[in-house]
Amino acid sequence: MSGPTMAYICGAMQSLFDTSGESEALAAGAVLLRGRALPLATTLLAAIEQIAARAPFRRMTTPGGFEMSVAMTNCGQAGWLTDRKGYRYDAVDPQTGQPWPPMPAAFLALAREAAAETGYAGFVPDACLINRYEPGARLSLHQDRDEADYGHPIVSVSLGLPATFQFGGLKRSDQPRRVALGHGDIVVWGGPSRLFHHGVLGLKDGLHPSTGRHRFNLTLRQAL
Ligand code: MD3
Ligand code: FE
Repeated sequence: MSGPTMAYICGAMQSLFDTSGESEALAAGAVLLRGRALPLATTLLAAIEQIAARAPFRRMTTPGGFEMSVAMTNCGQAGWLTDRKGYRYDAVDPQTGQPWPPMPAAFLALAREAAAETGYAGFVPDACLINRYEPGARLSLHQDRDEADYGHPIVSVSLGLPATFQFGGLKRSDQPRRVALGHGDIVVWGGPSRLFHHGVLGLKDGLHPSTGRHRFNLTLRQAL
């Protein structure tokens, strides 16, 4: 067996058994890379633990006075914050008075590769928001509008328990679509989808071998 026959079989094997390299368009400018972070999952989770040792997960307060059900921390030059004064990025963690822990090299590399692969060459995130969900935690429909330049995409990495993610359109009233995001899934949100409304439904209880009763989500951004 040689040449074309071998290539045909390898092609078939790839589509049947090897999902790395596959991508699915969710919306204009939004691409799902199913399982793409799996080879790095252990590294990413160890890094999250290190970051949380210096900048603990905390439930922040919205400007309207509600405590978020999702616990958050950050790494990188800038971290996303909310309190009674509003939403913003800041170089300093208000809880410790220290700069946010540096962005691990693995976060940067993964985000750059995912972005480059989906048409956003030269993406260099300077901020990573780390969300931690426990059963029942949710994120209501919102837009990400606190970054300086919406021309940059956002790379999101899901780890642990699966969640139902919802995304609509530019108008809050646009009927949202649902997509299940599981351990190792990456989504790159850019172009027209960058300002789409999105949220996460209440996390269903479960036990994940790598994260127990938690889901983690990294959002890597060029915020400044
Ligand atoms: C669609 N986080 O932190 S990541 C957030 O799973 C956030 O924790 C969710 O929304 C989570 O702001 C969803 C996926 C995501 C991130 C940014 C987007 C989807 C997006 C920006 C525009 C459109
Ligand atoms: Fe968001």
